[in-house]
Amino acid sequence: MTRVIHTGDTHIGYAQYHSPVRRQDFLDAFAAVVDDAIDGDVDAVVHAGDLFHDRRPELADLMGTISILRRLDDAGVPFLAVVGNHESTRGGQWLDLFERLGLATRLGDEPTVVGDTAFYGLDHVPVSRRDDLDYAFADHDADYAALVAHGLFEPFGYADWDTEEVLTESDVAFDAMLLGDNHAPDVAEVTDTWVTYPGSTERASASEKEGRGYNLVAFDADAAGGDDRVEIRRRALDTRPFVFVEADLREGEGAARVREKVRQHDLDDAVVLVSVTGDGDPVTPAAIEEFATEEGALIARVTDRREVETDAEVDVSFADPEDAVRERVEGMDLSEAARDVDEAVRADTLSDSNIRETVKGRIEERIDDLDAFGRGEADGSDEGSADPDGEDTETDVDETGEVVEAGDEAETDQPDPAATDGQVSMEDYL
Ligand SMILES: [Mn+2]
Repeated sequence: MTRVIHTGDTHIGYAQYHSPVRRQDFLDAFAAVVDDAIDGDVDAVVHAGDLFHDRRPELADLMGTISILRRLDDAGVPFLAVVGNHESTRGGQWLDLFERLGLATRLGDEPTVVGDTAFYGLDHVPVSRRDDLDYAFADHDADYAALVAHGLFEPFGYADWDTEEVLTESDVAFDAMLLGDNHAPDVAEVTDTWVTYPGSTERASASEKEGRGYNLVAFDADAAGGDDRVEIRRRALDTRPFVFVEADLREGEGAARVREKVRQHDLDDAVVLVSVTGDGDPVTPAAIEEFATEEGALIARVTDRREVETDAEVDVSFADPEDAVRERVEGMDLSEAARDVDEAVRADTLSDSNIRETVKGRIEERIDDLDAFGRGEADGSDEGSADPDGEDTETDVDETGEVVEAGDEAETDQPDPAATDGQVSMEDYL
């Protein structure tokens, strides 16, 4: 039997709400998972991608991560991982550095056997390049096999990756797919294989309301009993408290009522997210945010949904706004690069990502392939892709600026990919 912790989407380095405290929280959550791994004496920690929030993590986050990985290594627990979409660079990956330091194993199409289980890896691959995948994995002679992958797999929300196709085309019969990317924890069975997301380890966006945690996975036919060969249990993590306040105002009610609703919660060191709906008087979000922080909140954000609702009335005619957007985008005859950008901008709502970096990364990946820019950069800078999360308004400017800039770069005779590749900063640290 092999017992592992399955985690992912730790997003180390994410200064959510521009808060250094939140930045530390993401690192602390990873440390907590590793502590549990050591205390629980598991056989390995399996990380399904997005260890870092950014392709170029800062030195403090790198050093913090290395010391956590070293603790795990000192305890004799291997760290097995794949690369996610947030941290993907064109050349070397941070994971390769950790591997060279003897602190991690980058999973791939050759088996990495721990106990009696063979682990394989599938890094994140953009939708436009998935047709080239043949899901060829080398043979193994272990009792069990698991595929660790990063992407949005069926049958879960926002899925764009056909899980059944992966499983049927693969040469290896997997007992489980241990996934990352979707920040909502879930588990399902697809063609006799368990498919599961552990969820993010800290709330990376306001939509991640439920408690955070990780999976404890046991490959053991006896323990699982019956037909099952794998047992998946969820373990909770003690993370930064988030307080969600719904203030549904009636006519005549205003800021005083919102403050009253806020005060009903334990605000101590919490991220407080207030949503104002209903009728009533206008409120000033900044004043309520200040009130909440004076009452002990770490961070407070107030969203007045009443304005949004008026604007969004036109959306009622769409059964699914995402479908409508997808349909429209498909009819636009965009270049491959533009589709990559569109995909990045829209798919990242799950994690409230740093869209600027992701878009830049996707363009950098294609910079040697001028055909990918076939339809010109005007399509690529399509401003129609709104950020449905509504949180990172600053990225609107950035993503357009970034695309145009990268498109220009692609047309120069001698693009210097090294100058913009994360590998350079990695070597700086070596
Ligand atoms: Mn993620």
